[in-house]
Amino acid sequence: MDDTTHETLDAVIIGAGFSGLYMLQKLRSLGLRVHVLEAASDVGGTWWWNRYPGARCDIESFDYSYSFDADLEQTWEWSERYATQPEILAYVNHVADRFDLRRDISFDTRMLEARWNDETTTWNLTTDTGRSIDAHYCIMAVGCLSQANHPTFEGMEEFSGRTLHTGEWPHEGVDVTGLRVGVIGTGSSAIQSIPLLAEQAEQLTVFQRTPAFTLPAMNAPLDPETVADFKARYREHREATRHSNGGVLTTLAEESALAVEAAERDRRFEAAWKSGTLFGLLSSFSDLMIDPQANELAAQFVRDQIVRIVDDPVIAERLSPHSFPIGTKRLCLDTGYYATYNRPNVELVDLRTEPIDRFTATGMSVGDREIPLDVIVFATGFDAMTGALLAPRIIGRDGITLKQKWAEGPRTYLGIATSGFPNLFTITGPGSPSVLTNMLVSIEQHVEWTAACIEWLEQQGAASIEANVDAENGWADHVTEVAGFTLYPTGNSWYLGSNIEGKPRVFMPYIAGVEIFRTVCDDVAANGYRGFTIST
Ligand code: NA7
Repeated sequence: MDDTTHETLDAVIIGAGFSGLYMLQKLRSLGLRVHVLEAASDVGGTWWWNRYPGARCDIESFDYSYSFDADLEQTWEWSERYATQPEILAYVNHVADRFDLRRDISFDTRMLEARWNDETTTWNLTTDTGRSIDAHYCIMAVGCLSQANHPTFEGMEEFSGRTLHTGEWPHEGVDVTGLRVGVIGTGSSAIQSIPLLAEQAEQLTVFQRTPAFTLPAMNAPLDPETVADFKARYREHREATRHSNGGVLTTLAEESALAVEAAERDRRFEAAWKSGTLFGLLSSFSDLMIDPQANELAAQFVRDQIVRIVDDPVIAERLSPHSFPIGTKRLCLDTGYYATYNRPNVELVDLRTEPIDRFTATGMSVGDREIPLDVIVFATGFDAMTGALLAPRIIGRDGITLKQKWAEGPRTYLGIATSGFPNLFTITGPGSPSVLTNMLVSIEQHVEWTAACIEWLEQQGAASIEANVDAENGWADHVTEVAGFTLYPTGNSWYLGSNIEGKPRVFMPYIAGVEIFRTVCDDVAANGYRGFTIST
């Protein structure tokens, strides 16, 4: 599209990550005029931005890939159990080429505003490149973890070294050989990058506010027999994951952790630890995410592993989480994280006893000492789930913005629609399972449901679809209620928005899992899109 023209389309998709690309492919196949706006310079979404050393997926490669095309999954070759960021990005590029998607994508184009017009039943979108586009449908495919969290510290502008954010890592890479590096944060991005940064840097100082629980990934190259065997049963496997709880095949054990002998409990925890999976440990008993006492047994098991791996008992204790139930903040998978603290060039600063006072020209002042640094890495995460939806100005009916509507926290119907914002779809939005599951399975479910809905609306000649307030309130209450049956709301996690100052505390993902959610969504569709108002 030409930057100076005003274009009219059937649908605009915001974002060219996994969800936006599949949405494009689906809507194109319906014969709609559709275009994607993408702020980055190429496809990939989160995998385009997050290029820090060690960035890799913690869902297994076979599962963290599209299932919609049987040939695609047969022809693509994954090289490792857990794919690295470059390999996932290569896969996304392969998909974009294979389906010739780029011709309908504008890169380096950020949507600034979307305004609903009730008379024309279209969204008018404007971009930072001066474009104006009218589209009947607007699909937000902006990802759940794409709005970087940039905390501020006193004296930041005085620091003469380099500052980096893991989620906005320079494309040319960063060589920290011989440098003194500080990392703020110990979430997943930090846990993946710290072992590699430690190998290169002269000195690495980790600034930890809350220690995280992490399990060994047991990553390894995939051998040809494993690949051949998997590919032979790929279709059945996909079908099973589509109807699973977490979008991967894990069975929740039936027994309570409190109902078995200690030896049996340890045996199961040990097996889960060695399995190198994200969901294994928490599924090894029925009640780990429900009963605080049961949860504490799993937490203590991981703390025992930390003591076993880390030489210095003081550092081991500093690395051991005590302030939240295991699993209530996102579990991490790592390669050599705890052992990195045995290196002589790595220091762990506990910000709870030595808080960051300020940045200085040459480093950071913490507690009553100054730590000299050449590079400071912010591994401080994201304004999760709502950040990227609220970054542009989205103005619905009656001039109400999405930010105003969600001032007390996001309210959606099925995570995909919100009242007052007709014909706006939010792929894996708050109120859907998304980040608690294998994202690829949840993305495909939401995209397929949305595409089927749009196809139906087109067949009806409908002008708009909008979530009803009652249905939305019912759904939001249900999302909160089911989360309340678990321990999840008791951890100060980004699931709750606790990592962002002033963000309303609402448990955002839907905890009941992929299969239950799919059944609910399909039932809504089968009943004439129950809970939505369709206008003709
Ligand atoms: P996370 O998991 O949100 O981790 C961010 C880390 O940064 C976490 O340890 C935070 O501590 C820390 N943090 C954030 N702000 C500050 C300030 N102001 N001072 C000190 N420390 C701070 O983000 P990631 O990028 O690691 O991972 C995001 C997801 O990506 C991950 O879960 C996977 O799904 C993939 P806190 O715990 O808030 O005390």
